[in-house]
Amino acid sequence: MTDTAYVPPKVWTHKPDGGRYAATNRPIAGATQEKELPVGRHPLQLYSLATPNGVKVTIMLEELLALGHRGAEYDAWPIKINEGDQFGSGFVAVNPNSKIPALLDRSESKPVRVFESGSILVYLAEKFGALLPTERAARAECLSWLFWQMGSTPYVGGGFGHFYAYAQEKIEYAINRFAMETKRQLDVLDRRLAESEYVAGPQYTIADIAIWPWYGGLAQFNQYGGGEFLSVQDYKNLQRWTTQVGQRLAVKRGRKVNRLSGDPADQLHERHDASDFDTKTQDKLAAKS
Ligand SMILES: N[C@@H](CCC(=O)N[C@@H](CS)C(=O)NCC(=O)O)C(=O)O
Repeated sequence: MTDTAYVPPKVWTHKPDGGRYAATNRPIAGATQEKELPVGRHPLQLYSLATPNGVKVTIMLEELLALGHRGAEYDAWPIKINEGDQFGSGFVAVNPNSKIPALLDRSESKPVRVFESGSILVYLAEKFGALLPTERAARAECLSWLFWQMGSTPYVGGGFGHFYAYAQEKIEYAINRFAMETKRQLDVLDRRLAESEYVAGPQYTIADIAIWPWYGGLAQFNQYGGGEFLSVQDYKNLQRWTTQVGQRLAVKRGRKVNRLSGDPADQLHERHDASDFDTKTQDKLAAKS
């Protein structure tokens, strides 16, 4: 311990830290501004962004459409979380937790709001009878892995990603603690994928859809710039599965929806029709103008 070690005061008070999310993070919930959400013509309205949590839902919707479920047609609207869109009154009405993704199903007699990406995956799987096994043991395995992802990933994003990539100060203790936990989780998956083609068994399910954007992101998309640091190439089974899932058309499409940065060919800011992938990605729009 040094003389400058932090001593917590008796009562915590909010002091913005100037870090990457200082402008949006705050210790209270609720709306800060009146702002309605846009509504398109499809039954499902998605308010999201192409972060790993957002991509889970767009992959799911594209998979459902690929399976022929026309009722899964959707309008996807970008929510700019670094500009505070998640604190608008319309968004808060769909998700009181002010985080993307949030879904409004307008095809039911009264619109149904669904928030939390895991909950959205289960809702859609049940609504369309797809990608979630119905046999009790297979369903339990699938939901176990889905909940594993929901419970484990905050240590990766809020822990490793935050302290390794976003925090202004590199704190060795915090980086070590969360790198160890992240590597433990990568090993959990690697061992599972040594014995099973997909995460929950021989079939591709919502467990794969939930896990791929996060752990596939670490394995092959250099999430948080931490690929080399975490030696992700060593997780051979995870690498095999990441490649296999990444080759699915629905996964390729889902990754592009509501993506607002990166390669212009991978950015489809709003999605209202399947043809948008061919005509409205940022590279295509730039070529037209
Ligand atoms: N457990 C939630 C987490 C959602 C979440 O953390 N969303 C982030 C983006 S990936 C967000 O909206 N952050 C904005 C904020 O914290 O203000 C889920 O899986 O849906």
